[in-house]
Amino acid sequence: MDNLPPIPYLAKDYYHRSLTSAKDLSDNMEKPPYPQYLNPELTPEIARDVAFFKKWGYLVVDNAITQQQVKSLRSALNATFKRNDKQFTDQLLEEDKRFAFLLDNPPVLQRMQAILGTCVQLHSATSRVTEPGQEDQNWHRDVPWPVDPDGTPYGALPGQINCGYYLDELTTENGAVVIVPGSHRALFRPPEGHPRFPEEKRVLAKPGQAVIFDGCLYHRGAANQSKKRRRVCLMCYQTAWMKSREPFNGPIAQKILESGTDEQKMLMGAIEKW
Ligand SMILES: O=C(O)CCC(=O)C(=O)O
Ligand SMILES: [Fe+2]
Repeated sequence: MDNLPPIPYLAKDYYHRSLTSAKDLSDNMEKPPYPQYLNPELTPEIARDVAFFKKWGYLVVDNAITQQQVKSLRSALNATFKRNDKQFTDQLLEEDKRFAFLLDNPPVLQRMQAILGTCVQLHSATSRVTEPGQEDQNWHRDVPWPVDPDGTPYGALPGQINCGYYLDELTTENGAVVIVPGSHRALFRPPEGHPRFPEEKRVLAKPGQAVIFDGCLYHRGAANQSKKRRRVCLMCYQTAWMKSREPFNGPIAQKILESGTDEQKMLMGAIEKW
């Protein structure tokens, strides 16, 4: 027993792409570079948001980004769309530096950590540009895993939460994001197509707000019957032990993995395997 190394050295072995060097660990024994608590302390406001989210599977966050940031994201996304000419762009952070702040944008990350715990990783960063004339999306879940409201005896639920930053005010013309509140815990999958649910809700998000929703929630974007594009950046998070959709191997991701904060490194998948 006496030969066991001190805990921080053991901890280093868990980090394939080490979050910090062994020397840093020994210099800084009290503060390893990963979270020490799973559940952060919540303000009364965030505790209310968590309770709402648990019940309904979504949350609209006001003032999630400033109008200045909305403008900057719009021009970054316009440039990205012009370059790629695709409805979907993935690995969005690689496209333009102006997207970078979304990774750990405090009003959203605080809530992700309040809901999922502090060990949070990015699942994907994407954008979707819906052209005028695009038809209704079908009901879907973003998560392929089966759902059981009771989880497992060990308490596991697929912990994948998406966050839409809609850069154009959503209207009935350009297409609400339509959700079925509470459906994130339904045992069964959504129907084919886009039939109406009596309890569906059409969220008309405004630029500056963030629409956070459980990846298991039944949702879809409505048709764009306006004359303008409908632009959204989607930052999707998950518990750090789930598999991410994206590889985080581009130059921007690598830079964050080398010189970001410990939290940013974890968000970009620094804990590759155990
Ligand atoms: O366009 C929207 O509002 C939702 C997009 C969406 O659900 C998706 O891309 O998976
Ligand atoms: Fe979706």
